[in-house]
Amino acid sequence: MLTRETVAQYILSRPALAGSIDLEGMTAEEVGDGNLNLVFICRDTSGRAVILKQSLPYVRLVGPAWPMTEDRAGREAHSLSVYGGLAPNLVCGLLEYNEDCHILALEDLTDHEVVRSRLNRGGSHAGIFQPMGVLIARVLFGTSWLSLKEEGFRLQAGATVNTELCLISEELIFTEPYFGGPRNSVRPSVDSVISSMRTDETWTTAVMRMKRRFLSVQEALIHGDLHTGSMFARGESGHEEFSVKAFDSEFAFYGPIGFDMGLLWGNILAAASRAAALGETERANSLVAEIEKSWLAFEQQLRSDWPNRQKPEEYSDDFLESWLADILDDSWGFAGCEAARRVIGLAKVSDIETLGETEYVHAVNVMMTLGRSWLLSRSGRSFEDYHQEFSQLVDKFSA
Ligand code: SR1
Ligand code: MG
Repeated sequence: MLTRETVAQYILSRPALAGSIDLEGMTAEEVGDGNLNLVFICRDTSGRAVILKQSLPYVRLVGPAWPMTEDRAGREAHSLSVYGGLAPNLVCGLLEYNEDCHILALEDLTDHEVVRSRLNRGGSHAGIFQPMGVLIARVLFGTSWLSLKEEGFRLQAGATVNTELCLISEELIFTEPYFGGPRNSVRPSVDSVISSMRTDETWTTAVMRMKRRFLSVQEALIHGDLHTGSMFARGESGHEEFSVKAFDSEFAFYGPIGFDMGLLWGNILAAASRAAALGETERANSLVAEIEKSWLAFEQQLRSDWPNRQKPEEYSDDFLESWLADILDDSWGFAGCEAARRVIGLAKVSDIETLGETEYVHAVNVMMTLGRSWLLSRSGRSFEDYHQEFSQLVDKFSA
């Protein structure tokens, strides 16, 4: 296992990293704040940095009591390199992967900030989510049969099976919040919201329908965990230094593309619910409006790649329209599941958890009410409808 004391020796032993950092006077800091891995920032006296990320044989959040494949680092390395080829500026660069030690060396993005932290402190969200829409579209086009043809697609899907990480999502997103388990928890003040959900069979049945989609739809090499904690941003939209990049793709597998969009939207809702609970209504509405913007960026990118697809004689423009409708439907469904699990399940979000008691109750009510509604009432609604529903709900819980 890497430690602060051993990282210099490790870098020295890796020819691919030679010259990327000066080991004389280098400092190393462990900064992993995710749920799974160790992350070291190694910085030399001139300010250059190398990021090392190592998967452990267990889930960091829980410890050795929850063993986990270290191969997940290989899944991340593979998906990062695929994404890097499809959308080079929209993902964290991979310098090298050491499969013997499960260590990735990653691009230095220490001048970026994790988007969840940026939003929690009230930083700007303008333009932050459109790049993720573009990335999702590039991944859909580039890793599906639209580019790879059917045989290539199936081979890739087979080679990237990610059973253990998918099981985490199956349990933490689709099962435990609704059917109970020791890893769930909420503050006592919202106990009644949760117990009424558990007896709501319409709700739990709809969740199981999304779990079926998660288990059975293979469309593209999706990121699998594309929330605001898996995104970095730097600078302000419209300025030269503005940059948004996804990282942390160890959950990647061939799944429904709407899962990536849905996780993003569920976490935009968390940020918006936080803002609303803090009385920042305008900011909350403007955050929710980012959902449509991310979708439009996705749609525009997919439409622009569409003429370059394989077998255009088979995949007509009408086919694209119906596929887009299915993806949109999936996206809202997965977003609804993500909203609820981020309140109840093991992997909570700081957007909600760092709120004071009154604000927490407010935000949880918004998340849970919309989590249910987004999941259950998807048919024939416009983005404007969803937005209005959010605004009305915020007004109701503020009254
Ligand atoms: C035990 S891992 C829990 C969560 O962290 C990851 O970021 C995923 O969101 C997962 O559900
Ligand atoms: Mg993660």
